[in-house]
Amino acid sequence: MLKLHFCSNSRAQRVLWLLEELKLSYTLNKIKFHPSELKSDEHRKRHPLGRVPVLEDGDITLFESGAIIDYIIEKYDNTELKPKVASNLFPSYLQWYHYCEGMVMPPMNTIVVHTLILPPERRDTEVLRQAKNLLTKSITPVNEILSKNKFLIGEKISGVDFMLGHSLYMSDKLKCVNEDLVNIHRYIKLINSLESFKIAINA
Ligand SMILES: N[C@@H](CCC(=O)N[C@@H](CS)C(=O)NCC(=O)O)C(=O)O
Repeated sequence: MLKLHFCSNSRAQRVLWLLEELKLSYTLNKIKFHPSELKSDEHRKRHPLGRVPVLEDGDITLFESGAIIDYIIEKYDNTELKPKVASNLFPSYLQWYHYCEGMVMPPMNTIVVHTLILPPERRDTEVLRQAKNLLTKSITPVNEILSKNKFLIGEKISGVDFMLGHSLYMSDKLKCVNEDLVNIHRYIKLINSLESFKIAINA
């Protein structure tokens, strides 16, 4: 049985979205986004830094959302959420899959630190301004690919959507998707209409 250690409004929503999309059975351990629970001895045994998501699958425990999504797809998906190596979509799949944590999430992390995590007297408005600009810049190339594709790498949903698609949704919540990024706005509307996504973001 799969067990997902989860916090609301976090990257763990990516994994829940995928579990729901694949209609897998799982249990959810909802953790409060607070050091008292995330940094508890119990949770640090699952993740050395006390973070989410963490997936348990029998006696396997796995952290890092990208690794978890890949693991679930490789092990439990038979709908081709990841293109085969021979497919011409494979290179763009890898590129945009890794673009999420590599390029989009670093400025988003800075924004979260300087709006929510640090006490107000330690927040830096200049660092925040730069991070917001960088986040908008880093998602702008995604607007371009969405002018050709319904989902991120083609006409059907793929592993990239659970990663990068979720980070576009979060970017919008942080008001970093400018009005002119019309394809991203169209895409966010599309994923918001999916039942699997609605369950993940409302959990
Ligand atoms: N690269 C990791 C990042 C994990 C991470 O930082 N998760 C955040 C929630 S989105 C967290 O647990 N933060 C708690 C903390 O920083 O104490 C992943 O993709 O899973």
